[in-house]
Amino acid sequence: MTARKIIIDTDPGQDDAVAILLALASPKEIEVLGITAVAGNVPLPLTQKNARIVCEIAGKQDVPVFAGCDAPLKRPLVTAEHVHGKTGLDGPELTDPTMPLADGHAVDFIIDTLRNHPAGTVTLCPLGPLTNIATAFQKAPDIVEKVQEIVLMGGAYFEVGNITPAAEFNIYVDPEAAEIVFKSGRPIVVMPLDVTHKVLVTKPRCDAFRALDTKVGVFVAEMTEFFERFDVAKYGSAGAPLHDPCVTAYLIRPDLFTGRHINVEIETQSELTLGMTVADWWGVTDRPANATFIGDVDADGFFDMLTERLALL
Ligand SMILES: [Ca+2]
Repeated sequence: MTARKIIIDTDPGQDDAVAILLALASPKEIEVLGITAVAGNVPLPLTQKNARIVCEIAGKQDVPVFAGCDAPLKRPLVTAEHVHGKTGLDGPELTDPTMPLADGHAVDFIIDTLRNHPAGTVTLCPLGPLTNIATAFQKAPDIVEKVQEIVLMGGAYFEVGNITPAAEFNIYVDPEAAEIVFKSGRPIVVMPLDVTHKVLVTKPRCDAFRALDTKVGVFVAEMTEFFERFDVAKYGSAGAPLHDPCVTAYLIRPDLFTGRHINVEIETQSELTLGMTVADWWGVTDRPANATFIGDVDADGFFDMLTERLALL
């Protein structure tokens, strides 16, 4: 099996950081062509910096990190410092990265990479608002059909919303971008809150990260300890949900996940339900399926694999 070529589009974010570390720890399955930062959890100057911090923690300074869009297509940016802290990576002590930002705009990197690879060989892994991906699709429509698959974290059906009662954060921040991606016609795998709320960093799982006794293990333990306080207070859950790592875990171990191939549409009009992922889980419409919407995960298998991989960095 050759490693799958991916671009990680991200707004780190503690859970983004873990998703990136998992990918970088898994070169047999995943080749990270580049990381593209987008505004989301925190503004772009922080997300692009955080992406570089994560590469350096992993000892992978050779992975290019590009800065992308600093605001959604049509709306002012909404951020989530109340969840992720002021830096986006609150928890561990952070030092400024020494690796430079790559030259050029993230959107152009996405376009050039897809144009320079054979069709069906590059997978996009969005972990934040879909602004960079949608902008690339609008600027260079020829690249859309070259995308192998889009595996993204976003949306919710049974869990409904986390930033509003109806919408999940990534989709809510840029619903117009999400609509472009969901209507792209490319194969899409969605990791909604329905599944990400099942991968919780409980105390024993966090202790297992720390027990690796490596820079990466301690970093992940400190991030998830900070990140959990919000969800524990809000949901009374047992620990931090690892939303974005579901994306990279799926690339390595798809057998851990189950879902349904269904129609998913994005609400872009209603003030009340803006950014809702209207997922036809029960098949009550005849709208064509456009996404595999994941609903369940083997959480113990997920954490065993994640901890094993993090130990390799
Ligand atoms: Ca994210």
